[in-house]
Amino acid sequence: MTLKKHISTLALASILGLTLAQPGVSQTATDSDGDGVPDSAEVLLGTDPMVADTDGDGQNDLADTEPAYMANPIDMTGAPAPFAIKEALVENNYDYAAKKDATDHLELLVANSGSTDLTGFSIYYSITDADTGKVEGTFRKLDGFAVPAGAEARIHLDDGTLPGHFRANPNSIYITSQAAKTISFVLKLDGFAPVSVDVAKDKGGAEAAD
Ligand SMILES: [Ca+2]
Ligand SMILES: [Ca+2]
Ligand SMILES: [Ca+2]
Repeated sequence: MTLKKHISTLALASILGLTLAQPGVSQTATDSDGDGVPDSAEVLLGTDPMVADTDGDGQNDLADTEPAYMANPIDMTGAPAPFAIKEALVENNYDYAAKKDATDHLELLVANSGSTDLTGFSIYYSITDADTGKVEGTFRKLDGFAVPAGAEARIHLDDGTLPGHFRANPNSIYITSQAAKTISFVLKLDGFAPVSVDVAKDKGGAEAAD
């Protein structure tokens, strides 16, 4: 882990140095999320140009020695969760509203068999590249996500523009690596033990909808 941190810091320093030091190159590289890392460098670092803290650990991408990885921060103990994960998709998604294929993304179908509406979810998910062993880990609070009593709801991790959709890093190895991957989800409802599921993704990159 020390070596990984060292490389990450060196890579960032070199990227920023190049951006700032080249004569005749603009000094005002666009930094859309204001984290101090130019958008062009976020691509190289594998971080999100629209999110200052890509992995959700509280440190912004410039300060963070591992900006796309944090360890699971979720308390794994507690009373049995009052919900179940009925489906976990990491590819071949389908847009039920538009009745057509959707661009590959991470998606969970959550079922609430109880008589109380559920809110207060958070998620941790890690992506492991089978070829390189590289691991990304991300934590997000799922503000606004609710599963009504006796009903189901879907969590989508994509560009985050629609209700129930949350933003995922477009420069993640999920997008950039063609290797097979394992994706582990830990879904937590405040006050209860989380529910975990692991899903294997086949070799080949994420695909756009046809
Ligand atoms: Ca930035
Ligand atoms: Ca960023
Ligand atoms: Ca961070």
